[in-house]
Amino acid sequence: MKSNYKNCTFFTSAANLSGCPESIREVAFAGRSNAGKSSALNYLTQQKIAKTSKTPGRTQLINFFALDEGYFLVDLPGYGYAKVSRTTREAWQQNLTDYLAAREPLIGLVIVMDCRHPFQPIDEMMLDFCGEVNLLAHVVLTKADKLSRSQQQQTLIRAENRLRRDWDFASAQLLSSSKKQGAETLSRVLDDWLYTDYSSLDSPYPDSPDDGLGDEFDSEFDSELDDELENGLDNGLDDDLANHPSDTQTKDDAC
Ligand SMILES: Nc1nc2c(ncn2[C@@H]2O[C@H](COP(=O)(O)OP(=O)(O)OP(=O)(O)O)[C@@H](O)[C@H]2O)c(=O)[nH]1
Ligand SMILES: [Mg+2]
Repeated sequence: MKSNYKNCTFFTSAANLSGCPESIREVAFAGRSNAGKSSALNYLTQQKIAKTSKTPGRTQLINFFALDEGYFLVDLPGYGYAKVSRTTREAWQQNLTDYLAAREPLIGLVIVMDCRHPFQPIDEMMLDFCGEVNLLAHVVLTKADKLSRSQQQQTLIRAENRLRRDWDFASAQLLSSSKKQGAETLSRVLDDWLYTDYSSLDSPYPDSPDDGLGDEFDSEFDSELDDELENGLDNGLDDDLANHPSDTQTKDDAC
């Protein structure tokens, strides 16, 4: 089945896991602050449904966008934004961790990375996390328009090699929201994830091996992710504060 992403509509915002709506299946856009998550969603849906901003930290709630009945795309707050008060940051990162670790209908993460600074430690941690909890993962290298054609190709090849080596369950693509490049590939991946019947499989990965490390490791891993989200944040890469045609604040109740 294919979704018509143009018909996607804003559904609700949740401050934390308990505020999330009932859902059959959902895919979340995760990534460092300012990486281009909300812009990618707007480009994919050809609408200005998610708030974007040149100021990192624009998206502060878990925002649900409805596709077909019970199917959602989710725009997450960025990780890596340290320029809010410590209390706000901790609460916000805790809500994000809870969502990622415990949200049942969540089937996969689109991990959005600025193509000029891919695979930051927190991105790597996210990929590890996906492998650990059997979440599907697709890396979207955004702002491709900032690179020449040959740099784009090099960046994609490097990313694919990196994934093959360390996270072989994950795929990658380039995307530019401003130059409208990459939405078709992204929609194919999402269609595949959202509408494949996984009911006969234990895991979305047909042959994903059990790491044999057991539950104790899982909870250690969750708390490591917590720490990373809380502390290993702003490394000064938020240098792309250039305005972009899709910078808007269209949906007052979503952020
Ligand atoms: N040149 C270019 N700029 C982009 C692209 N995508 C996003 N941007 C710009 O990058 C900035 C951040 O974009 P957002 O989509 O708000 O980023 P975000 O990841 O949702 O950020 P948070 O909500 O803070 O986590 C904005 O100034 C966008 O205009 C792109 O493909 N090309
Ligand atoms: Mg955002």
